Amino acid sequence: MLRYVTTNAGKVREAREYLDGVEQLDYDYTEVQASNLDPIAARGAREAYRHANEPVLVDDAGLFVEGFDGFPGPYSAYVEDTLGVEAVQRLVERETAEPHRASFRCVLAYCDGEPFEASPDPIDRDDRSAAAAADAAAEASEDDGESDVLPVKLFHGSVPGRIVEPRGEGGFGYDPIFEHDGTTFAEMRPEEKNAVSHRGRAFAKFAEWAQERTQ
Ligand code: ITT
Ligand code: NA
Repeated sequence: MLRYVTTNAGKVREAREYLDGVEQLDYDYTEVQASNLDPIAARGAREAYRHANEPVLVDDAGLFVEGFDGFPGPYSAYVEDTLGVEAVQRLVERETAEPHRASFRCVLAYCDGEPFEASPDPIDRDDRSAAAAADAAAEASEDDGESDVLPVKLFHGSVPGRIVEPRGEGGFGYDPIFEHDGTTFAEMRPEEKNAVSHRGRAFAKFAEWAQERTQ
């Protein structure tokens, strides 16, 4: 049984559309410090797999503000907890130029303890090189002397948008201040958000790969 590893109920609601009867594993893996999401997710998936001893899918996401060189990015959860999303919007408004471009990114990291088959699919090739980079970064930061690094497969999704004054009641986190095509994510229904979102795009890749793999 696949476990979707997160402490965030908003993510679980969105993942249900992709993972039939998804079981949440409410496990708070160690978030290593890194300037991008890949090593955080890869390390998290290995740790969660060792903890659960079952296939796991970790979801690490962040908001990258162009005018802040990608901040808060991997620090998005910490910044939400400390400053709050409305303060982020006010800072962007005050400190950066219109049109306040930003993107959401999501990386899904899958680990079941098994190595993955090579595939000629170009999307998979991207994911493999990203996975290799993540592995290298993870290994470089490995301080516990472990030599057997578990294989992890990464799936990426991103969506462009802009930071706006908060609108909408749906979603979670930064959704009220993130506008895509004139609508904030908090104004969208979950299936509308999934159709365009960073998480939806990453899940679509994961679902396609998982289906091919079981054929
Ligand atoms: P887990 O790590 O336990 O999954 P988390 O909420 O800490 O839960 P992330 O580190 O991936 O998850 O999230 C980073 C931040 O980005 C956090 O503040 C989230 O609320 C926010 N976030 C993630 N996905 C989002 C989305 O689709 N819409 C709005 N905010 C999102
Ligand atoms: Na987190």
